[in-house]
Amino acid sequence: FAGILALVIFQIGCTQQPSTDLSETAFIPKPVSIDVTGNSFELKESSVIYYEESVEGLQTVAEYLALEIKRTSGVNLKVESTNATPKKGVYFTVVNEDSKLDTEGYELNIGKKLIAIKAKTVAGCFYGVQTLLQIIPEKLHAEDPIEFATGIIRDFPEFGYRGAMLDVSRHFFNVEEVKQFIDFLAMYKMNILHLHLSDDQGWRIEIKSWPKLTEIGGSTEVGGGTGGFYTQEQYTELVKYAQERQITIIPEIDMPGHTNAALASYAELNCDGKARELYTGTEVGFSTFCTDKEITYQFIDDVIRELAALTPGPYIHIGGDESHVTAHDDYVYFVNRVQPIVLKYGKKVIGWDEIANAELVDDATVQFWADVENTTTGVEKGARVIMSPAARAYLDMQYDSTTHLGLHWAGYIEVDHGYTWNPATLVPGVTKENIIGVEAPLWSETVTNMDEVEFLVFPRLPGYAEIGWTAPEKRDWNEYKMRLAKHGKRFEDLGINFYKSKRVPWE
Ligand code: TNX
Repeated sequence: FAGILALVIFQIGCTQQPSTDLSETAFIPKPVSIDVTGNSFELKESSVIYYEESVEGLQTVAEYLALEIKRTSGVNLKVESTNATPKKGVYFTVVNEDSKLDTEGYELNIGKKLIAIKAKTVAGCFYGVQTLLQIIPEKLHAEDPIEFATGIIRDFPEFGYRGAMLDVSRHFFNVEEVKQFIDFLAMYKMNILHLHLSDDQGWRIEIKSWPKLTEIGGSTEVGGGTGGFYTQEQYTELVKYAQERQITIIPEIDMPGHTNAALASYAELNCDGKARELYTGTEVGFSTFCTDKEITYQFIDDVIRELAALTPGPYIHIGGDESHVTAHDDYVYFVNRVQPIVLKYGKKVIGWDEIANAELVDDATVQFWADVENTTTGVEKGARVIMSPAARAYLDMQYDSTTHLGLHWAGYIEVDHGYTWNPATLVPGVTKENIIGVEAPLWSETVTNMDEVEFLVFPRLPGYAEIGWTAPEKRDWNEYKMRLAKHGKRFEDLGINFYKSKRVPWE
C-alpha cells in the first residue's frame, strides 16, 4: 500500500498539471479581484496572439507576450492583427467606454478557448500580460503543455507612480545592465525608472554643448574604476526599451550639491574659477555649484535643454539634496532659478524634499526621503509627494547586521520591514491625496555589479511594487510572504542572486 501511495504522490508531483484554481496563483502585486471558473485553457503551438488592428502600440504588447512565451517554453506563437474578436487564442483590445476600467487597469478573461485582455490603455494591456506570465512557470520543457487556470481578473493600481531609482553615478551600469533592471521593474508592473545621472563621483549623460562633462567627469567612479557614460543615442535606446515596457525614465541631474564631477570638468563653474580634483570616495555634501555666477545658469539651461529633448516623459529631477556647503539663502535662490528652466523646456520639476525650502513652481513634486518638515512644507506650498522613506524603502540599506552589502545609516531593512508600511499614513500631514506614489532608490556607493544589484533588489522590489499597486487594506505580511516564497523559484530560474531571508518560507 505504501508503495502505491508513494507512486501516486510521485505521479502527482511529476505531471506538472497546474491548478485550475486561479486564486491559488501567487500574484505579486495582488490583483483587485479574481473570479475563478475552474477550467483550464491550453496554449498550443498553433495558438495565435491577436491584437486589435487600430490601436497604436498594441502590437508591441502582443509581441512582448510572444517573446516571453518563447523565452520560457521555446514555443514560437504567431502574432496577428484583427478587427473582430477571435473565437480562440489570445486577444488584446483597448476600449474607451468601459467606465469600470481605470486608466492603467485591465480585465484578463481566461476562458477555455480564448484569453481576452481588455484595457483602456496599452499600458493596461501590458499589465494584463504581466499577470498572465505569472501563471506560467518560468521554465517549461518543450513537451509540457502550457496550461492556464480559467477565470476573470479585474485589476487597477492604487498609485499612478510606482518606481525605483538606480544610481549610475557612484558606480556606472552600462546599457545592457540598465535594461536588465528595467525588466525587473516591468515584471512587477512598476512604471517609473529614476536614473541618478550625476553626482560627485561621475557624470553619466553626454551633453553635446559641454563635452568635458563626460570626457572628464564621466571617467571615474567610487573606488577608482573607469566609470562610463551614455551617449545620447544610447540613452535614447534606453528610453525606448523602457517605453516598450510602459516605463517612463526620469533623469536626475543632482544640484547644486553632489556636483564635483561637473566642477572637475569645467573650472568656470567654481566660485574660485579653479577646477576641482576628480573624486572617488563616498563622502557627501562637500561640493556646490557657484550660485551667484551667471555661467552656472547658462550651463544648467544647456543641460536641461538637451536632457528634455531626450525625455518624452513629463519630469526632470533636479536633485537638491544634501547641499551642505551651499548657504541657505544661496540654495533657495538657486532652486528658485533652476525650476523655471525646467518649465521652459516643457517639463515638470521633481526634487528631493529639501527643495521645499524654496518657492515651488506649479506642479512641483517633492520626493520624501528623510525630512518630515521639508515634506509637509512642500505639501503646504501645493507640491505633490513621492514616498521614498529611507528607513523603509532604500534598496541600498542592509537587510541586517550580518548581510554586508549596502549601508545602514537609515537602519536595517529586512524584507518584512520594507513591506509593512502605508505610504498614506507614514508621515503625519501627508495623505493619499498629496501622494502620487512610491519609489525605492538604489544608491550605489557599495554596489559594483549586477550580482550585487540583484542581492539588494530581490526580494524587496516586489514588495515596493505591491505597496504602489495594491490598496493597504488588501495587504498583509503573513499572507504576502507565502506569495513571495513562491516567487523564489522564479528568481532562481531567472538566475537572480536574491537574499534568502529567513523571514520568508521559501519553497
Ligand atoms: C543619502 S538620499 C543621499 C545619497 C546617498 C544615500 C545613501 C539622498 C537624497 N541623498 O547621496 O547615496 O544617502 O543611502
